[in-house]
Amino acid sequence: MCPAQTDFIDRVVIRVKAGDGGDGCISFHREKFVPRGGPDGGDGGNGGSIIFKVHPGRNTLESLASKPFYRAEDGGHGDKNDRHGRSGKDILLFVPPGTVVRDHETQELLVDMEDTEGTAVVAKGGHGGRGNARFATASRQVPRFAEPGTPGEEFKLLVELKTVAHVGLVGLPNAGKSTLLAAMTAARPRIAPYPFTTLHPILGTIPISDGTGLVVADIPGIIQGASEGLGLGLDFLRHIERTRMLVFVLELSPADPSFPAVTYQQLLTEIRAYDPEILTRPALIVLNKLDLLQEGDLEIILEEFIRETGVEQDQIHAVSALQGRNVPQLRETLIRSSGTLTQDQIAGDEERLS
Ligand SMILES: Nc1nc2c(ncn2[C@@H]2O[C@H](COP(=O)(O)OP(=O)(O)OP(=O)(O)O)[C@@H](O)[C@H]2O)c(=O)[nH]1
Ligand SMILES: [Mg+2]
Repeated sequence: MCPAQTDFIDRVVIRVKAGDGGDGCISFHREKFVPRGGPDGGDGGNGGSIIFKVHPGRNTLESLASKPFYRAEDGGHGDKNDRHGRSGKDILLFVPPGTVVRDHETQELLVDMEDTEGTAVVAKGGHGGRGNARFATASRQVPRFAEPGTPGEEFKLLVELKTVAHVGLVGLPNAGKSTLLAAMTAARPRIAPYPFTTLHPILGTIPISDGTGLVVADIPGIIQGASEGLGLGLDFLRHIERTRMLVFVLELSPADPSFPAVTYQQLLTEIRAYDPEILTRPALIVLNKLDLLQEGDLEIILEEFIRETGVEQDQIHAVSALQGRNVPQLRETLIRSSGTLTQDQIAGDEERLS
């Protein structure tokens, strides 16, 4: 197995503890010949926080998983002569786009990094307590107390990654999703003639003329029962939650004209059981392995597919990912359907892809 596959981590449980605030100090000014100095106890410093920051270059939670416990520095205690305690240092942890943070016990959503403009405090440092100098008043000139610092927040966190891509390729194992990604983009996923070759999402980019690109995610194969945790289960269904558009990759079988319609219904059932909202997004159908068919087979299969599923003909693309047949047209349709482009850009891309 190649190392890239074993190192991919998209779910990790860690403990985080922000620094405690330092205590305020109780002290009275002492100086020769000054008989009754006033209170001069300084404030405690604030504890350091634990902060997540999105790093666009990251696509796994691997670095976060390298330690089970993160502890930010405590604030220093206040001191005599009105000296403030120093602030504890924050810990900054880089996470991939699409990171979602939950409380491990309650599963409550704490932070969705998509809503945070890239930075979120996941555990806030405690406040430093005020020193006794701050409590002196005209009627209370000798305050013999100070505030203690407050504790930093502590959580056991479940951190999950939901791949962020424009297009998600979904299909049964062995349908040719990875082959299609390799045909459409510069990504080089592992391809093999057996199921479950892809164990985690692989991203590729279809370049667009304005310098941006359409990010395509090759998702591990969905099997019947995936929504109840069979096969790779929910682990990868999570990765289609954030794709704007789905491409169902269905295998053409010369021996069984109903195969694409049957597999399509299976995929719909699993996704619907996981989250029906996903099925409201734009979708295309790719019938793959066109090269295996004989003359005239495709017409019969298409007719059956449309009759059984009610999908419109213009949403269906028959391709051979292996040979690259009809792949440029598919790329063009994906760029056009992504809906983020102007007509001029589409025209430019059509020229370049043809
Ligand atoms: N004849 C033919 N074979 C194909 C085509 N596309 C893919 N294959 C073969 O189908 C097998 C599976 O391809 P993959 O791309 O690994 O399939 P996958 O859908 O990514 O499979 P998992 O990662 O296991 O879910 C490989 O042997 C590919 O060479 C095609 O267009 N024509
Ligand atoms: Mg694959």
